[in-house]
Amino acid sequence: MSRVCKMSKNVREVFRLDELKDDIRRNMVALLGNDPRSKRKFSYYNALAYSVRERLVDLWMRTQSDYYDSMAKRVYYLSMEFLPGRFLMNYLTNMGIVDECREIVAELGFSLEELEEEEWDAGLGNGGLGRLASCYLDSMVSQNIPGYGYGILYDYGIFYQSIVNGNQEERCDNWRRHGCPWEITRLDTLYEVKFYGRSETYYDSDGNVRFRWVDTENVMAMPCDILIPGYGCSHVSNMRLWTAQSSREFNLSDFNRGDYIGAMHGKVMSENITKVLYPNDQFLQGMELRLKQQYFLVSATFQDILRRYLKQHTSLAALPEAVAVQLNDTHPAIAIPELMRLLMDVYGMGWDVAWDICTRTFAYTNHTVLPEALETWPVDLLGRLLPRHMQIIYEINRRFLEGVAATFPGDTERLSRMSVIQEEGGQRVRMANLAIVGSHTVNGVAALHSNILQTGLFRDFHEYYPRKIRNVTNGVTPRRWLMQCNPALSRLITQSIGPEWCCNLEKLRELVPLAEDSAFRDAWARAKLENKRLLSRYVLRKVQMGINPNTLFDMQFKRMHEYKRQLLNVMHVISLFNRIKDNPSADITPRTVLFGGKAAPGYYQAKLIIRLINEVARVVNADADVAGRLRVAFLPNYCISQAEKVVPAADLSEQISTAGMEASGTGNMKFALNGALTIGTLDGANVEIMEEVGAENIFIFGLKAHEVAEKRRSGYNPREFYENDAELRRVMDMIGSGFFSPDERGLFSPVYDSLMHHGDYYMLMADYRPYMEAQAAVDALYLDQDQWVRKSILNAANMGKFSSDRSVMEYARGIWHVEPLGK
Ligand code: GPV
Repeated sequence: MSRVCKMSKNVREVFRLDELKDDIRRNMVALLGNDPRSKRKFSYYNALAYSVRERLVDLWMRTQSDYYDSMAKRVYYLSMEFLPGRFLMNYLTNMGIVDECREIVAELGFSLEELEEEEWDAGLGNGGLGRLASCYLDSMVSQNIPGYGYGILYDYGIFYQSIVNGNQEERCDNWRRHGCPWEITRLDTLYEVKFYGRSETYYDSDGNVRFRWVDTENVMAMPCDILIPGYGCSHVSNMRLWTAQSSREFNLSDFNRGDYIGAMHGKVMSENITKVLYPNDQFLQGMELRLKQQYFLVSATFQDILRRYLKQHTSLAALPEAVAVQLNDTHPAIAIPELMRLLMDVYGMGWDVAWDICTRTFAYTNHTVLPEALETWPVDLLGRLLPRHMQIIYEINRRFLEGVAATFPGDTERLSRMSVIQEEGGQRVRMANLAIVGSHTVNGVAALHSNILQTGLFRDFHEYYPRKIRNVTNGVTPRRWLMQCNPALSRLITQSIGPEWCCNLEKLRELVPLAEDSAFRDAWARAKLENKRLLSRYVLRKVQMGINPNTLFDMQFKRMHEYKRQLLNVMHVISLFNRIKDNPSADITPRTVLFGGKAAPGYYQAKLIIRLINEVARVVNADADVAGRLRVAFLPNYCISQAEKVVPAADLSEQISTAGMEASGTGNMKFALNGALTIGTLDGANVEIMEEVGAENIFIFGLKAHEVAEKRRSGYNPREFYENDAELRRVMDMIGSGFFSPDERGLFSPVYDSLMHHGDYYMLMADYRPYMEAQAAVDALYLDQDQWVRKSILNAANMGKFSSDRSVMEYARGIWHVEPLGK
């Protein structure tokens, strides 16, 4: 904190703000080749971005030499996805120069907000998993923990979603088409990444059998750095994103044979590795290119890690004392056999020494229990692409199973469950099992989820390694998710309790007594209303629909997934519609129900639910009886920058997944932090949110995780609910009979059938009535604005636990064994 305060005093000096305007003009000319008299917003955004970035490079270099000089242990956060969104306001916020910058930009004839809107989101991830990685980078650097993000620079990030006639359409997200001013491309650093070929044995000079990987096809990896400024700019770190370049020699040989097109074909094919992010969230497609991407990230990253390590060490024996590697799900788990290969084949170590180093270096975070998301790779595919790794995996498994067999003699079923190789249905490598065996610590992302790992999915492993599987509850960075996205509320909070909350979120507790202060409640309500007005303008611009800021804003924004149950929300909307139609003069709480989220392009059922939302919206919004009481909209292309507009404006946050299925959720935290009340099941981190805010300040409903499991075991009959609940029956019949699709009556039959005929796997029918009752309690409370606002304050005030600063410190102390530098 002292640093931040010191910084803000002389922030003008530190960042040479008196020269900023001239620098912007200079960059307009020198870097962009533009006339500074031009009034193009995009050029000015770029010129500003370069001028901001150059002020950080110096701090970044100083940070890196601090790390070097102190020989601090480094954390490497390996992730196939990062979801940073836009950078400009985050840089300005963390540098503490938003207001100063606004003035300077105004002198140039722009508003900061309009320049902000010129930036394209960096959408290098699908959803929560990628965003978590970005929050963790912010928290690591803000707390002086020496860490780096390592990932892939996809040419095309998550697709751009548009809605055409109610359907999702995907367009490619060519996010760097006009350049990206934040990237620092390291043209002079290239690592070679190998694929295919075969593993060959030979005898070394001592007569020992050794292995080498030969006849490979090689691709080069080039790093691109994006700076990550810590809050208050105590330190500046970076994420290093790899891009594929064709290797020079494989071109040359083809050129020499005169096969120009053949050479170009190889070049294009190899550069395809980093072309596009796979848009599946929690669904394994099993494509060879995806496995190539994973190994590409891992191979390049480990060359970089070892290069940096060997600058300061002569032996690899102390690697685990200097390096901690966190695997963000199993996507980079091929790192385990890769480090084994490097230590044995390249650095000449024996198995036992190498394995000990390996298992003290890696830790693995699990983010889901959904079976369709658990990665398994066919042995023949993995063995063809990475033959030496396949060999090493077999040997890891052989030694591991030997140990298990010794502990549980004769328990062959246990052996086959725990094996890294799945035998039934063709041999496959179970990446989760590999990650557990090769890591010293495995963690789930919320208390309930970690419990399910210990007693369910990874039960055998928990019995075998009783202290390995632990919990670290997720968090979100209060810088982006309150300070930056919600200036109105941030200002009010800072005026009331001072500025420390943004580095110590527990301080928000000081708001608790203010919930009893009516002037404060009024100010709180005014901030919310201001945010709702801003969002209303955005909605009008995006979907040409007027919404009323004085209605209850009910929001569900997240990836489209059956387990997240957007459909249950729609069933509530249809029920409200019916109630209004039945009794047009009824006194009901006016609501605006907003949805947003992308469906994986191949996920038929999720896309059909988007269509249903849009058709229900069409019917509801056109109905004269309903006017002024219920509106529904689907906002296209949910992304980080949209979330920054949506989250501050929410009254009600929908977190209604089937209990036991959402590992944690992080949107739930963002909404509550911004004063939304949650309606939710006891799933993921909702459980802990309830503990923090108090059961009286949250709307909890529905089956609990153990009840869902019991019902599945004892036989669940969704039709029973249909038969015993007339209101539910009517909703289902409207969906099934084509009420919302008069031109295509059977359109939504698959939705109807999934609940009525295919077992309703996510138990919407069972949770419908409890959900309706919880929603009725929401309506009643909203009519009492005084009580509502009081609870809104108490929600935000009790969200301290869910800062990613807390999560990162738990990883640092309990898993990485690193301390903040300079403390
Ligand atoms: I595995 N998650 C995700 O966004 N994508 C994935 O591929 C996988 C998990 C999410 C979980 O669904 C959320 O519950 C969780 O909050 C988030 O990861 C971060 O842990």
